[in-house]
Amino acid sequence: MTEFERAQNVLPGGVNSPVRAFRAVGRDPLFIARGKGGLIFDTAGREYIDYVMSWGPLIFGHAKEEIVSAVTEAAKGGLTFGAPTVRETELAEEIRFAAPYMERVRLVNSGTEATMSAVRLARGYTGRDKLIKFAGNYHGHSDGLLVRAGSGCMTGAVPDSLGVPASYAGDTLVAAYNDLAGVEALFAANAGKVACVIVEPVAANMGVVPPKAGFLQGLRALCDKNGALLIFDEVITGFRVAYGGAAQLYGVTPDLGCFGKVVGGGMPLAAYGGRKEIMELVAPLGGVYQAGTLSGNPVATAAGLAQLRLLRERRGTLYPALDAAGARLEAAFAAAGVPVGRVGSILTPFFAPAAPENAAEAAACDTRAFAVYFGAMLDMGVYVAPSQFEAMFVSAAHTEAHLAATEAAAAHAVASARKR
Ligand code: HOZ
Repeated sequence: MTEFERAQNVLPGGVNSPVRAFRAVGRDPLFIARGKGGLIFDTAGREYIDYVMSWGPLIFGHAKEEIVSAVTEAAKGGLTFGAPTVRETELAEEIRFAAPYMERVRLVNSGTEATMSAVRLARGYTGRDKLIKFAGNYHGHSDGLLVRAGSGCMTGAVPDSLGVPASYAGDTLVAAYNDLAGVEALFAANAGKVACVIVEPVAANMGVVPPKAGFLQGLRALCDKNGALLIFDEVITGFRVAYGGAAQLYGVTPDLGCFGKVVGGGMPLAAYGGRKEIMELVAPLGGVYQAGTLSGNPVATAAGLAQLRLLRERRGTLYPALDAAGARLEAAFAAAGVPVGRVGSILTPFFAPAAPENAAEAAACDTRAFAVYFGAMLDMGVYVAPSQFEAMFVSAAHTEAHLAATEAAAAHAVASARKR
């Protein structure tokens, strides 16, 4: 029995998160034994240059020494207390230093919790029920946000999950990404009822789709005009597309922000926060309830703090270097005739005539060509996400040799996809 067969006997689909299952690319998933720097090693002893990087958290690559030792030291002191620790305050201060609009921060365990809680807070603050989201944006798997969702939902063609009550989904209004007129029309048709607009400021769950010039500024203006809150889901983009996330990169300040992935340094940790007067509605100060036994966990905060401190120290050189590495891979795909969506170190080669601007255009990509490309990359020792609708994550641990090998593999894999 293979490892995957054994897993399927006890785990639905053999995995604990659908995007890992490789179903869209017609292969069995790798079982990972360990990772170091830019590489992962599977249980058969094969080595791969890794651009999944746990779907984003590992901006310094696998098993970064400073982070591993911070985690080890923290673990020796106790795994969880369910009581305040100083590291929670320090981590929140690090987040606020990078994203000053995060005047007050609440730590949670996952991006799903962060976005779910931010939406609840927006509803509590405004006294309104409806929200506007964008087709192809993915904000985790809470009920009201699993509507026209990206990531695994788009890959598996289940954008609207079973089990979501119609009454929940009915309060979720969906616009096309990069379409301000569509958002304006939803506000007009639901006057006085919209609590918030939640958006991935760089869409990265339908492949990487950057915001068009003026899109985020336009959302800010529409929210202000209509008395709604603007929520940036910076789970992927936070500390990634710039030290201060997409808010810094595009110069747009949301009312609330959601962070995950990089802020946890590879451990289960996320955060939401924003303006003090809004956050003071969160319990115990206010009536919006949200809680968690493991929230602000001492081992997770140690990992996040170690990573964010390294980012603060190195931000002057690190982000330009990541951008240059991303640009280099973009150029390799472009030279092979494949358009790319990219912002800094996140990118997606699209098997389409042009890089998409919204979910409908992304969905029209040639996913069978992508599957051939994926298999060829894997066979040449390069591990990318097993879906057209995800991002490649370049890390600081990807070396010159890794990038050169990836450029060569990309040219060959694209050619194979074309030949099929
Ligand atoms: N949200 C990530 C995909 N874009 C990975 C988490 C998952 O769905 O497993």
